[in-house]
Amino acid sequence: MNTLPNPLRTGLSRRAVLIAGAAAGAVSACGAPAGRAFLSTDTHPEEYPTVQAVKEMGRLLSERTEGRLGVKIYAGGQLGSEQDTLEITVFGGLDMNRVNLAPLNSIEPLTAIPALPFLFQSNDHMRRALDSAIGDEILASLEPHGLIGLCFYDSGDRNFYNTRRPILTPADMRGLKIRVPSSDLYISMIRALGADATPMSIAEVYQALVQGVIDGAENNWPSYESGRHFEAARYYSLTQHVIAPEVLVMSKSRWDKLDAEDRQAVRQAAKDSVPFMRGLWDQRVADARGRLLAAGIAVNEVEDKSAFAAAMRPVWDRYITSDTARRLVAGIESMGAGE
Ligand code: GTR
Repeated sequence: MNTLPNPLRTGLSRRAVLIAGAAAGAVSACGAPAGRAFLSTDTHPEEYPTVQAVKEMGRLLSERTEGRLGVKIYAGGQLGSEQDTLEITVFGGLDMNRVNLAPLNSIEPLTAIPALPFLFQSNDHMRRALDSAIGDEILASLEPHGLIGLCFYDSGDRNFYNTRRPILTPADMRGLKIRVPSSDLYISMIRALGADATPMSIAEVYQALVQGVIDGAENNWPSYESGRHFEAARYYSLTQHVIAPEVLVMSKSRWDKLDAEDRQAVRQAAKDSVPFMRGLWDQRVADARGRLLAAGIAVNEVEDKSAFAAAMRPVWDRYITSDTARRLVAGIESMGAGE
């Protein structure tokens, strides 16, 4: 099993060290009592539901500890890509981080489970499965890698978008250059459809589309809108191939310094921010969809999703290799029955 590199041993990127130092300095500049405001980061802008959810988590924490603990968020990807900031979080330069599961896929195999293509039958299925002990087990799998999994947030369904043509069947994907997050699982999914996978950070996608470095990408409605990717790639095809969640993590090195009561307060505040986030998320998806349709994007339904599911299915065997993973996948599948 891979673990994130120990930056002190392997030499963390200079950029990461500078970022972590700057972030720590910024807190004292805000006048927060040293060590009490947990520093967190998010690739999305301030108003995005994930950022608002972590703010809500911080508000609850502060209210419940009479201002002793709180959260300060660096939004908008200002501290770097999810992969870079995760590295910083592991060594303790950041206390918390809200990321997608994708950059964790190549670090902890169990995180690949919720990102398996066509595993969840709906967003509701995803919510029920991850609210159960299965979700807790996947969150706990991060601890040996220096991260404490606090909660999952929604990320809706991911769909393909590109500059060239509507995607109706897997054959339409052939030869397209598709951006993926930094995850071997996502690379395999794209290759299974006969397309070329190009891993890059989400911050680079807009330019890459405009310059023709890539033909397309895949993401949910809010990210497709928020990154303005729709301006360059107007074909949005509802494949719904992945319904993987976001995750909120805390640095284990920070966590280890908290007493039992504060750990419980952090866990509870994170958990209690989940229903708040779900409300924001549902609204945001509907709003983004409405605005994008009004902006004239070319959206198409995909009638035969089973053709995509069949083409991508070999990826399951490649990433689900342990008995634990097989047990969790079977548990998730059994919760989707009857929908
Ligand atoms: C979004 C997710 C981000 C990021 C992005 C990506 O849906 O909210 O955290 O992972 O996708 O594709 O890089």
